[in-house]
Amino acid sequence: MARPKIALIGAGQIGGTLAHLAALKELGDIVLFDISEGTPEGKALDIAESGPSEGFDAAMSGTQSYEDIAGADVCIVTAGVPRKPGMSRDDLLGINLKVMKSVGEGIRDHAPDAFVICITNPLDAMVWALREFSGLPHEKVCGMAGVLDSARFRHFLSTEFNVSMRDVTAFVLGGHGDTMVPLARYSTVGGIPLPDLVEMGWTTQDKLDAIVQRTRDGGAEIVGLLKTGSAFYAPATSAIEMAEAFLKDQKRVLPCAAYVDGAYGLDGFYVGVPTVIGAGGVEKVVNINMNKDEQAMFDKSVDAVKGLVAACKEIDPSLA
Ligand code: A3D
Repeated sequence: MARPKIALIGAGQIGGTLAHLAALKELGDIVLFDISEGTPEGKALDIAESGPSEGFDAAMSGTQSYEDIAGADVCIVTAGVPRKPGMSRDDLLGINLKVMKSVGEGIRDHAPDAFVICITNPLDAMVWALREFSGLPHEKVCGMAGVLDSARFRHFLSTEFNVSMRDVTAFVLGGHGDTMVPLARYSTVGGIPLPDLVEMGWTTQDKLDAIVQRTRDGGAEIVGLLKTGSAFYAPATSAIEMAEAFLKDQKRVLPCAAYVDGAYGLDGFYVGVPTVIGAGGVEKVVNINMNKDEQAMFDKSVDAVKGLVAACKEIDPSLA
């Protein structure tokens, strides 16, 4: 049986890391696409040359031609520009919307059967625009944010409780931005919900609140430290988790920016929700119960996403 084909659209910091991880995990043959001549070819060759030591079997190539992504099973999109210190994700909207148009049309014409994972920011608006430009079925186009945001939450929690990250689960809903909603009630250490851990005296509400805020600011913290770009190791790892769930039909329950039509009182929006990812793409949107406060935070986050989608429609009237 032929190996799956993975097309990485954008061969920058995240794109290169995605290629390396996909090769190490032998998820398939990899094509790196980028408009910057030499970058995808150079990264593909460099990673291929790590193969003999690492012992993986994966073909690796770089290209500036969409024809080379033909028949891809998975496309992961990082094309565009990242944040610099002082910029919000939303500042990227105008530039990255144009990029989504060319990428969406490239995927539509050459890889219409792919499962597409968008990472380009501002995520919830860009994944919506990418779907519109590509015309692919909604369940085959989603955005990576929730896996990363909850991984950050889990990392901070495991440090606070001094326990293995494997025993910490975390739940983050809503848009990928300052309004994201880390849900303490659905996040656990060894199956014990966080509010119970406060009652048990294992941590305090103040410490928990600080961790929630640090999770919301997780991207900006890395941008502030790196100064020349944004996070890439953890974002790439998160997207690979989603791609693997699709390729191996794992039916993983993962939060992602999915098309929500009906659930959560929404009609036709991309926003961060828990989903089941398997061979069908986003096979299910899990509709959880929220209390009044959680619902209010979620609604605020959805409003922020709606504002960004409206801005996309103003910039490009073909989307209206
Ligand atoms: P970077 O290293 O700059 O890579 C972006 C690549 O896109 C560059 O190599 C560009 O040449 C390429 N590119 C630009 N325009 C096009 C085009 N039209 N077609 C093909 N390639 C193009 O950035 P990065 O890899 O650090 O980040 C990529 C994106 O991911 C940015 O928008 C970030 O803001 C975003 N990001 C999202 C998250 C989420 O959690 C959602 C996290 C971190 C970064």
